[in-house]
Amino acid sequence: MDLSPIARQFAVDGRLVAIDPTGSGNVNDTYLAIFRTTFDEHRIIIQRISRRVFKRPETIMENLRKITAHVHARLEREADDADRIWQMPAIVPCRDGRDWFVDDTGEYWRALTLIDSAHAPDAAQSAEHAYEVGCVLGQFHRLLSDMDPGALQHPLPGFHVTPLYLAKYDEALKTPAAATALKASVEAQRLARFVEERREFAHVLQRALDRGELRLRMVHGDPKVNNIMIDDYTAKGTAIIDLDTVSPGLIHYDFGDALRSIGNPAGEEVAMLSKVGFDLDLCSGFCRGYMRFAGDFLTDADRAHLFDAVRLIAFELGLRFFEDYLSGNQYFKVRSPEQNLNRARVQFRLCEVIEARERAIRSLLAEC
Ligand code: GN1
Ligand code: MG
Repeated sequence: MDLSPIARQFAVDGRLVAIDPTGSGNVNDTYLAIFRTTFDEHRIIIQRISRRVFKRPETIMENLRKITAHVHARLEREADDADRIWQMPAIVPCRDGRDWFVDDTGEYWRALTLIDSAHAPDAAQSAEHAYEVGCVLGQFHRLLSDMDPGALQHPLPGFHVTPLYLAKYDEALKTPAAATALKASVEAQRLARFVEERREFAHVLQRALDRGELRLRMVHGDPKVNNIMIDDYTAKGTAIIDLDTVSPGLIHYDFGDALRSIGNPAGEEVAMLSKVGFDLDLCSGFCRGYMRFAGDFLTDADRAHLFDAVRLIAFELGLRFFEDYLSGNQYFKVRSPEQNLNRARVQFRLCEVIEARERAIRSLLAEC
């Protein structure tokens, strides 16, 4: 598909010289577009928003405006005391002033500023990197902590409510397609048993919320390691990107999601399960960074559920991949029909590794 007519919709000076795929997202399609004038060059990020996932893309763009305004205002107030420049992507409007446009085929497109001279590795590079990832997430939670949650529309109702994924999985299991897939694969049967053994556990955070031990705050929703940008010059965390899922939720899911992804340097797509691990030095680095910024507003009850959070989010993500596999790969983008099955294997193994290291992880969390 020729994407140049899409790129030209956005209000950027100069002539388009390239537009190429970038990033490794499982949902939206992301491109880097380069425009040049006689004197300079402009680079922006252009994204096609997945309508399979986001049924009402307008809502994420309206939310994004509000989040950017809130965080930006707070960063400005605090800039003099900060030890770095915190950055965030801003909307690049269309030539007609709108924040997004819909093409002839009904696809939604938007553009964002590029966080330049920074990168977001797909996996942990070092304990220092993990520390910076923790700092960025803690700072993000802190910056959003005074935002009125009622100001945002829920982009994906039920996102990160593990029992709802379990219910969706149970529905999928009833379909003939799932029965066939399960019958055909011993590995899929093993994963189904894995889920059965953790049915009760799936409710752990939701029940704590219902009992009033935990409360909803503004969360990112997808703070995995490759959504956190590290400054190329200072090696400090500088931005968190991919703000489409920001909404009221349990910060535990964010904490767990960032930690399960930074703690396993083998990443989400590894084929050999023996490579999946949970590294305690990386875990410790992340937690120290997170607590530096967010430690002040965590309650004892919040802290008591941090271990469950990291175990649960690995389980939840594995369950989401597995359910999608059994439903014929409707949600996550795949390059092969088995990709979601393998992603589920990896997350379930990670969950097992986390379970096996429970004592060590709990004592490490208690020290941070
Ligand atoms: C999806 O598209 P991406 O890679 O930013 C997913 C997350 C998962 C992640 C796993 C909206 O995020 O919830 O944790 O894949 N995003 C959505 O890699 O479902
Ligand atoms: Mg995302």
